[in-house]
Amino acid sequence: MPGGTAREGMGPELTTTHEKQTHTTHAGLAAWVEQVAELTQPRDIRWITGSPEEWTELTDQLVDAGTFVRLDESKKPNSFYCASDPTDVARVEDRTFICSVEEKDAGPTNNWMAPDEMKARMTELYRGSMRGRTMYVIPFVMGHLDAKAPMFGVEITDSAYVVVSMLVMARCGDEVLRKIEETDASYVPALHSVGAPLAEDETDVRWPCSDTKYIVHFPEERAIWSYGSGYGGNALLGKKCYALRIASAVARDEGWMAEHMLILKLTSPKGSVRYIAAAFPSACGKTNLAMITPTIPGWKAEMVGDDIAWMRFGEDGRLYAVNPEFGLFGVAPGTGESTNPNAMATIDRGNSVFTNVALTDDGDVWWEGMTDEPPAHLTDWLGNDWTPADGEAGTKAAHPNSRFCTPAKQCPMIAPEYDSPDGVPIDAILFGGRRKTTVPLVYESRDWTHGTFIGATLSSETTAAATGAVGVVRRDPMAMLPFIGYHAGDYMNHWLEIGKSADASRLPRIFGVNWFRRDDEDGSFLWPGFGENSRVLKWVVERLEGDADAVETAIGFVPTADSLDVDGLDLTREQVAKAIRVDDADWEAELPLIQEWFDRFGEQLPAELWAQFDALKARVSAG
Ligand code: GTP
Ligand code: SPV
Ligand code: MN
Repeated sequence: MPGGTAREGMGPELTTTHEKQTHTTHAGLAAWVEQVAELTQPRDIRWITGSPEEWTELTDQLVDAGTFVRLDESKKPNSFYCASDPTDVARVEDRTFICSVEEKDAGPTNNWMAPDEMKARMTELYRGSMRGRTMYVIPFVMGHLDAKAPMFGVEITDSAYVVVSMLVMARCGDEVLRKIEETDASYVPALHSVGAPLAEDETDVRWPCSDTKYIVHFPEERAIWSYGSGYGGNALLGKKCYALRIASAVARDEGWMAEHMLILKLTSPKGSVRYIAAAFPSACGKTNLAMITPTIPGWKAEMVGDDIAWMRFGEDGRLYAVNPEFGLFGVAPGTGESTNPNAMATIDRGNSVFTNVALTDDGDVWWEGMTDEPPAHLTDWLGNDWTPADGEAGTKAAHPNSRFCTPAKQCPMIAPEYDSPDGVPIDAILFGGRRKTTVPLVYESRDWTHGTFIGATLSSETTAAATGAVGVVRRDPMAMLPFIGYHAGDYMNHWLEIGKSADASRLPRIFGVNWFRRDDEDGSFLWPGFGENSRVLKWVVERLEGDADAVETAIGFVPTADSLDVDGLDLTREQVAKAIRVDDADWEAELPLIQEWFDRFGEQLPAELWAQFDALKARVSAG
């Protein structure tokens, strides 16, 4: 993989000089750091080592600056509350660009600008943008340091908040840098500035950022430039920018997959182990399913990953998934003892950063859905006094996209396989979204190509994870719409190619799910969700093992009335039937929306997917 690493022309003398100045023997890296410093003019440069002392120093400094509030040690040890600027709370999809050399390679779903033009524009933004600030250099690896081909990156940032968050979210520091040096490895250069230079004597604001934002990817060069935002997905560049957008382009070239998926290990009462991956759009339930506490007896769940899966074929022809991340950056609202006790236990162990949640008077955090009753008084995410009366009047104490940033290893049900650089063999893939209507609780595809069609036409109501309207149904192919680093039509084709390159019997089986269907009479959720989703997982596993019945419908196989285990569930037969129902008239109404979506891709929409569309249409009208 090419990166900013050219060593050519660098004599040993120059390397020695660089070593003194920048703490690396890697000439390409030293040169890039110097070049960025020259452009951005920071006050000083600091290389991130990953030591505990460094964490303490940086978090103390963030507390002194007013960016962090240290939480009570007895409640959340070594943890911090942080409120962002109210304008910088989510991913900015309209400011996110895929700057491929050719516009056609970015496709119809990405913003594009010519790389030279974008670089010229951003170079002017970066000029002097770190004045008065420290420039941090963070060597990191996505995935395992001892992977066959470790996926290195180096983020340069002028935000200590970003450094602390990256230390949680990725494997960072000296050990990584040494390996980059020893193997003269290439790495993805990832440049980030909040875009808020400080004049001499100017006091800093709590959350520096800029009204001008650019989140930019150069897929051929494997480089990332980000400017103006401090929010997770815009600023922690190892996560969405590298592990999805850049990695998806690498994966296409190299025959593997970078996906927005959780990875779950399930053990049945019989002791059989299955690994399930699931792609749901942002804020649609990945972290919750990854940490599920099954409500049905005898089933055990363990988390391998909660947001990103990198999948490659193993020597046995099966698809193996690894979680490239080191932490969890989870949606706070809705997370509580009754919905996700494993997440609560994870954050209770401390070492976490909470952004845009509410602060309690006794130095803890709170958000909607943590407990049934809110505390009598809070400081809300905007810094205002908040009481339950404000809640009743509709003012949220926590921003809907407030997040906890916490080490994955603190999760009490993390699978030992999390530490395996080779990953786990995936048995089933679930595609799901938020749909009030139409899409049943669970259905199974006919084969990989049909499953690819289900993924390619996945739809969901938009959430607060990105700026813009919430609750609008949009197509979100494989839950990757905001994260595909190239042409989305080519991405769908890559899925089909993966299927063709494999022995069909070894491929994961593909299912669709929807936890969010509503009762059209009273608008309530038809399915209780959370731990009860284990019943759906059980049906999926039993389908894999040939033990569960299904009926064929226009869209695939759905559970028979008796094959879904609803034992002990407080639902009437009628409610269950409503949740799993496939209504041909609903799907007839869906067809023009799918057609409109596919039409956007013109010639680049794989013919197999049009064939799937025609087959669905024929089945719906025959129904
Ligand atoms: P990203 O981190 O943005 O990629 O999101 P995610 O897919 O990991 O979503 P997450 O699990 O954090 O869930 C987002 C929201 O959906 C939270 O408010 C959850 O409480 C809610 N949620 C998750 N699972 C269910 C479910 O089964 N039923 C219902 N009704 N809500 C759910
Ligand atoms: C998402 O939006 O899908 C997230 C949060 O997982 S962020 O990392 O900010 O993109
Ligand atoms: Mn995500």
